[in-house]
Amino acid sequence: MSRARRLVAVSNRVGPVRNVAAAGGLAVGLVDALREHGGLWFGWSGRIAKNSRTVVHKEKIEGLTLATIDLTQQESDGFYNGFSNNCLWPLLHFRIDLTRFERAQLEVYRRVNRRFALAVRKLLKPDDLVWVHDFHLLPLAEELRSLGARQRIGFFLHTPFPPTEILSTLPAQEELMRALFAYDLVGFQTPEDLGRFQEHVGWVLDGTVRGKSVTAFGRQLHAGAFPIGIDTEQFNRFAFSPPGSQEFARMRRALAGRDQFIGVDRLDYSKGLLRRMDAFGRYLERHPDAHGKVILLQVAPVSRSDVASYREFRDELEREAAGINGRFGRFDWTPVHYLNRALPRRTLAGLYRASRVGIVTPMRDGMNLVAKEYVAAQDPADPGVLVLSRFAGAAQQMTAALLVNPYDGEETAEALHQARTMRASERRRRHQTLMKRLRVFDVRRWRSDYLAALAAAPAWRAPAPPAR
Ligand code: ADQ
Repeated sequence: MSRARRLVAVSNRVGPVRNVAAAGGLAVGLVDALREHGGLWFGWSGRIAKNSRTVVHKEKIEGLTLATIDLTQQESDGFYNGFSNNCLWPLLHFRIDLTRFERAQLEVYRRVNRRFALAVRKLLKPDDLVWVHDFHLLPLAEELRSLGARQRIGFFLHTPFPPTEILSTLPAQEELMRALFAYDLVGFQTPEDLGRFQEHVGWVLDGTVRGKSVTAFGRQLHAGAFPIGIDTEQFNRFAFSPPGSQEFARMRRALAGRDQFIGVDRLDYSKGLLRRMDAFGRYLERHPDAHGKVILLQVAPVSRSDVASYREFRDELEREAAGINGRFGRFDWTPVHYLNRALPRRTLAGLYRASRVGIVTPMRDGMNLVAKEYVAAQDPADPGVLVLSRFAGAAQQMTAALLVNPYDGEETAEALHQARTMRASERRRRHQTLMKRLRVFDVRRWRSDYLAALAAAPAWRAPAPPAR
């Protein structure tokens, strides 16, 4: 790919850029690429404006430019809390029971995408590569095209892509799929997600799939699977250098010989926290010998607290954790430690390292980076064991973890037992296998594979008119 081409990333929120190591996830993946390409990152500032007059705030930081706009309260409610988080997020995680479709919110969602497009269009140079992230911005390319943008525009979906039967329940399904075909490359986390997209194209959109080429609505694009990774070496360093190594030592002292199980998740119903508590309760019930000797540390910062389903879920989780402590706890032992806040990444690395078992049991997850971080933070000579849901995208690559069906509380409870009692030789063998893949498929590989595929995708041509 030509180095000279500038990269323009667009996502709902931007940054942080300065202390990117502290941010994790998408920021780590993008910032280096943006720096290499003298790039631009566009998104919502997170601020609420009094009116919808578009003012682009631009800031140059360490070799890249951040450009943001503010949204009005009504836009933030309809676009972010509404259509994105109350409709698309549950749908993409196969939860039609929680999916709330409101046409008025879809309209605001489209309007905000249009505002994004108007602002981005003015910032684009003819040869830019544009990389759009996630479900908040499905129609962005269509809006950009209608404003005359001819650049290569790629999309990456961080969530799963649902089965066609689920997607078809969305009244706006066809409208959003048509919009997706204004991109030149559509990237998914796993081959399974890609397969479900291809099936939907063939069965519902009357399109065709030939290798990586997918055609529908008179438009051809490329589609592929690009599993996102972490900065594996850096995360390992976090766990073994201060302050991570100091947090590790503090945690070990506090544990006083007890074994720690750790869960780290945004407080989100897709992450399987309720079932995890239930499985931990079952584990304690079946293994009285573990009483007083194990602790579950669950770190779960509040997210999307303006959405009702998230508030209800949080209350339920707190009741569940308190129930286990009430039932099994002793005056000198509290089985569940529950922290409702975000922690610095270096602290997290130390805590992962101090934990005998990592529990990552989402009911459905695009990838799940916590699974990868937990493994990267382990000591190769005495590693902990990862218990991982089959329904996380990460399970496709991390088959040397103990894979469980999170809907099966008994199986999960037994996996916790197996993980805690696993012999050191088997722990080392599994860890080695996992690390080998994490080193190869890290965040740099994800980014360079994606950008190479975007540069190679067929250039934009307006859709062919429908045959008569
Ligand atoms: P998320 O749903 O946010 O991301 P995940 O992949 O687990 O999920 O990433 C969470 C990130 O936040 C991790 O880097 C983790 O360390 C961090 N984090 C979580 N809890 C934290 C805490 N208490 N303190 C500090 N940091 C915390 C979406 C998709 C995923 C996909 C990612 C990346 O839903 O499936 O893996 O994007 O594509």
